[in-house]
Amino acid sequence: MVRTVFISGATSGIGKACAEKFASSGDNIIINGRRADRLSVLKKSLQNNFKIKVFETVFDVQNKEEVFNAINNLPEEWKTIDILINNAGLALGRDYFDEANLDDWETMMQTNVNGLLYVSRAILPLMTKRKSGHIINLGSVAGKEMYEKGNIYCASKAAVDAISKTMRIDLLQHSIKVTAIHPGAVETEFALVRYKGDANKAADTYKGFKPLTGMDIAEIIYYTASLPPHVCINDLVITPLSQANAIYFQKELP
Ligand code: NDP
Ligand code: 8X3
Repeated sequence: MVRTVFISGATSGIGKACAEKFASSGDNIIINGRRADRLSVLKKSLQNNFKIKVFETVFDVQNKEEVFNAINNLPEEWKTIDILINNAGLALGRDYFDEANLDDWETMMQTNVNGLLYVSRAILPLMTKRKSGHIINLGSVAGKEMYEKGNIYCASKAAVDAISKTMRIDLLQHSIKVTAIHPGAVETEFALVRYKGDANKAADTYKGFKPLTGMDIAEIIYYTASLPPHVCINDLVITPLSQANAIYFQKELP
């Protein structure tokens, strides 16, 4: 069966890898992000490589009006969304609670929490009316254990954890699956964004151990989305072998 998969934040990292993984398996994909140029390049490459259909929709998940406009105005043929991957998200800064930048906090909460809520509420009517669908939320080990200077990024991902649990309860009556995926260190643009373009600090994040790749996570997400209708994976924590949880690593440093 060919499915329609909506992926927020598909211009990079885990979201882009999910687009490639689901497309390579024959699914049609709706890709979202703020960087229109990257979405266009990705759309062309997915169409050429996998002969599937791709729809690109540029919007900022933080903007409620943009989210609802974009989703309400999807062409009819794209409204049968089977799988929603709430992936768009970011960390900004790594500072003590009393020193952190308030704008960074607001952007993280607005993107990781409110953005996920807006996209979910905009897409849900398309699922509830069909009594079918699967929502996959990107949490993090940072939402499972809190770490020093992780404050509001940790809080936003703990919120994703809680939201996923409540979604699963309230959507039981509509037969909609909810899966939360909580990765540890994945080498993407995540650290570059967190350290605001400082490539040295970003590189240090992954020094001394082998991190996960976006495709490692995409393959696991694909697995969770490809089980029989009566089977739902609720919650998965995935770390590199060298990482026990959000705090403990086995690093080999010079
Ligand atoms: P990347 O920075 O590589 O990708 C983030 C994606 O999110 C980009 O496509 C970006 O697109 C999109 N995005 C960010 N803000 C917005 C916005 N306001 N509106 C729409 N899209 C947005 O990071 P990852 O792939 O690593 O991160 C993906 C998810 O995985 C995030 O939720 C992150 O918190 C989570 N995660 C990451 C881990 C890691 O170690 N890398 C570990 C655990 C969880 P654009 O800039 O074009 O809008
Ligand atoms: C990203 C993982 O440990 O950098 O969510 O917070 S971590």
